Amino acid sequence: MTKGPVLVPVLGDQLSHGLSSLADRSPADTVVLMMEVWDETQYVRHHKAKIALIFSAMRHFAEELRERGFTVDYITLDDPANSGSFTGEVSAAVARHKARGVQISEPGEWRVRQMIDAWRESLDVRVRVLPDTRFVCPLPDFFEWAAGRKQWRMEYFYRDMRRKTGLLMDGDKPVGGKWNFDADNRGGPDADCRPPAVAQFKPDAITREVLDLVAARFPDHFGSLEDFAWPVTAAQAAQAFDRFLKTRLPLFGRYQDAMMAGADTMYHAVISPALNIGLIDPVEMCRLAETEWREGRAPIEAVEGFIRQVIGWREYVRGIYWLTMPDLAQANELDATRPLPEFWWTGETQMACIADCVRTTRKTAYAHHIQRLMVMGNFALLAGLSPQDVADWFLVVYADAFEWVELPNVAGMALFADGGKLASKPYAASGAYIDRMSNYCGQCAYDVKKKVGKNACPFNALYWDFLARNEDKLAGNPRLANPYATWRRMNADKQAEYCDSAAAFLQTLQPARKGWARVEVGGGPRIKSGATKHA
Ligand code: DLZ
Ligand code: SF4
Repeated sequence: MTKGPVLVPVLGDQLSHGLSSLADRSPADTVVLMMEVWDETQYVRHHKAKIALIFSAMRHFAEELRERGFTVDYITLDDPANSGSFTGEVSAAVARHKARGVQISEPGEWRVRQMIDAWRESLDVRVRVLPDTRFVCPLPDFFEWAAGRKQWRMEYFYRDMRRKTGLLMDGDKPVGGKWNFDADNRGGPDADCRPPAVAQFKPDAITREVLDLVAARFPDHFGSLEDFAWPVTAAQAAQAFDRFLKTRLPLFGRYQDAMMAGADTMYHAVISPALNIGLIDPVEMCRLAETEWREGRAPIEAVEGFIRQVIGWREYVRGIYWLTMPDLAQANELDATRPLPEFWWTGETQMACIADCVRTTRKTAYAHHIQRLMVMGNFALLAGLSPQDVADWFLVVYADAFEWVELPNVAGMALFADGGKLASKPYAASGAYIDRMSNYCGQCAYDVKKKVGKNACPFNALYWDFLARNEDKLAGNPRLANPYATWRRMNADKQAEYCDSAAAFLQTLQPARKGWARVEVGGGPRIKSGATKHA
């Protein structure tokens, strides 16, 4: 038995000093391995700014670990000996350091979990995989919670998380006598809505070097690097979050579902990119938000709404991901097969709402929740876009997108591809909803009030066509009883007009050029990747 150090690989979304794999390690007996690897940049061809964020945050985190006394073996993308995969690099590092074992916190994605499990066979040292303790709900607890229920509804899970953390609790009762204040959170934009700017971080020398690397190595990936201003350290993430607490949290709830052209971040926290790579702790964030309410600086509906997203929804989708993978990646309950249109990548469409969402996404690798769900997701649902194409797009374009959080949101919440395990009904809406919640329609080439015909808002006919097309599967859903009753009251000519108008619009869609999302176009299922190649 060798007496070498323990090798601790730290992945690009594990940048937390309290990480379980580091917690019991003494620096003297540990080599931390961090790897910029080609395969991780290509399993989908991520937005340039997403790669830059991860590489820059990794390089800063490595520096911080060194300051704490750890030996960090950091493999840069341009290292001539870089094998291009986690498996190749871990195997080489075990030999290089004569490591006596490998210890790693469980990864965020199923495909990486397959890789790590294969190391148990391919490496001749012990591989220890530890739970990721950065989440409130350990996965075994989630599986137990889900096993006892017919339906997995977030609301009940969320209450358990409130009890567990004590957030917004008075003893065993929710503060204010209610668990959920969402009814107060549904306002559209209005004249008073002038969202303050989010914190921006000027690239330092490390980030500038990474930006040059990404520009040189990933020139044809989606997105721009010009406006890169993401927090790349824990200190910057804390500063960004503090700015949110002070300037946007009080109105976060009021405008949570509102959209305004050009107001790219509205009153959202815009903290998810930092949060999902580990630069800030979710419960700590929630405690700070709670303090804003307790000290009278933010209303309960804003604070409860924010906390529900973090300890409710975020934890819930993670549980669902691990419970339903790998099937979730192939789910397609509504048999949607239409390829993604090219304008999802270029933004070149007359639809003002979609054009604005794609514009902000290209520019910053971010769009806020309601743009993602009710513009892009809603369009995908109504137009019957392939869930796999849509999931790839979301995974590529958003800086905060890792499959554990992206896939349940896309396949479950937006597309109903899981048949309603996650959402009790499809989130389908016509143009009237977008008009109510945004100022997009006034600037659009289409007329939101027109139901059919050439310049009618495409969402209108698509909405009825979606219901008609999926009647067999959806008409029995009690939450869709009203729209189906309306549909059935229409005469056959009117129904045909809607369906013809939708068909005419769908015919105009230009399928996306191959290769935006993946190098291997038309290749096998999305879950196959480096795991099998390098095992
Ligand atoms: C997303 C990503 C990218 C683009 N590159 C790297 C990388 O080079 N090295 C790394 O450790 N992690 C990277 N990541 C994040 C990983 O893909 C992430 O750890 C997995 O998706 C598992 O959640
Ligand atoms: Fe979008 Fe229709 Fe409004 Fe145009 S009219 S912005 S397509 S909802």
